[in-house]
Amino acid sequence: MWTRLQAWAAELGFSQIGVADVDLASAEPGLLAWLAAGCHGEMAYMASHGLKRARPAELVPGTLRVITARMDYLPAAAPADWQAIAFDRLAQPRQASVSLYAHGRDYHKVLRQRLQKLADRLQAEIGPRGHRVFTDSAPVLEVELAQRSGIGWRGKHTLLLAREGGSMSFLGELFVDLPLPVTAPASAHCGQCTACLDACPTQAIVAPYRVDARRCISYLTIEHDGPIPVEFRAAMGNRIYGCDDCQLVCPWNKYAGRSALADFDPRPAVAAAELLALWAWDEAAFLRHTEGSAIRRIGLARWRRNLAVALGNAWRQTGDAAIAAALQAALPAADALLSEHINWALAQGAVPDQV
Ligand code: B12
Ligand code: SF4
Ligand code: SF4
Repeated sequence: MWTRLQAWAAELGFSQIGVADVDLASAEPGLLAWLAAGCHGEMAYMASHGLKRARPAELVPGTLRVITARMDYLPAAAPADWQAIAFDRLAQPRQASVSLYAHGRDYHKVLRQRLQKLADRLQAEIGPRGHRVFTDSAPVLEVELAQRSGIGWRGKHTLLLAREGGSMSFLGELFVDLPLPVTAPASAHCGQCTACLDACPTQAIVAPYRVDARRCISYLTIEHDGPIPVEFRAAMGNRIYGCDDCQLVCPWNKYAGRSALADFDPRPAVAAAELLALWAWDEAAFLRHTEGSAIRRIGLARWRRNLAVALGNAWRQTGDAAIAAALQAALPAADALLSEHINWALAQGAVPDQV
């Protein structure tokens, strides 16, 4: 049956599946230490479920195994030098850099539907059994389960990566009440490499396998509400939604897999835009261009806050008066949060470029 399940998963666009046991007791101290240090910042949902996150059978009673799944998201047409292209974009201050995972359709929708199809096929084969599907949607230690089931190992940046597929993949799970044989963990291949720790613009990977979210640009631009701490603004550069740096430098991403699905094909309006074009969007344009995209979740206020920071960095680096004029023009209608970021951005014209 396992071979058939693998074939169905491949048909549905998954790159690899595995089976993990539900005993994650040895991961509990790490989770607790991370929470105790406050590394979750304002992500209250990380703290509120406590150890349930490490106990799948408490989350869904009756769960005996977790079928783990990895889905690559680089588009099929991504060229071999995709990392160089992303770095090139980061080096152009007027361009907007949106994390690659958000260039296409919202992965929550894509993975959820396909995991459910996998569950339906399994049920058709073996009869109705208890199951639940999750992808970044519940208190689940997804990377931990994935690495235990052998669909990759945990990199020092904390993400799952695979020898044949790199780390540019999403994770999802199917909780089942079947005593399936577990699949063996994969060996780790980070060795002495520290490229991700060294490349992080904000030193958010405070130690191997340990990310302080409060310093991470992904957290600051997506999860964090309110003002972006001033100490991180210059380091954000032109990153307006998420950050890929720790993965861009990873040597294993030479082998990053490509998606079998068109869902993750880039939408040019966000994947290849200039900051000023995005700054000109009103709410209707934001909603139109982010329909079905994960970006919509952050809302217009955070989107414009992030853009203001990136424009401040571009103003400092280019001295382009059109940037200052666009910032200035938005001030009268801006609320307190946005005004503070615009004023910071405008003040960057007087700051020598240190980036
Ligand atoms: C919260 C969260 C974040 C936070 C915190 C990240 C983090 N490393 O915890 C923020 C907002 C920063 C974030 C950013 C990103 N995320 Co995120 N995130 C999550 C989420 C919802 C939970 C992760 C979690 O459980 N963190 C809790 C900590 C404790 O877990 P951990 O870091 O894995 O730590 C383990 C060990 O390293 C160790 N440990 C950690 N700290 C310490 C401290 C001590 C003292 C000790 C002893 C041990 C220890 O113990 C832990 C348990 O084993 C998951 C989805 C999910 N439900 O799992 C997605 C998820 C991890 N994210 C994902 C992605 C894609 C990203 C980004 C790449 C997005 C982007 N491009 O901007 C970045 C990458 C940043 C990075 N290097 O981690 C994917 C990763 C896919 C993959 N291939 O691994 C996931 C799995 C979502 C998904 N379903 O696809 N994310
Ligand atoms: S996503 Fe960016 S800021 Fe966050 S840990 Fe990776 S390199 Fe650092
Ligand atoms: S950059 Fe190096 S240390 Fe970081 S995950 Fe990749 S191989 Fe591991």
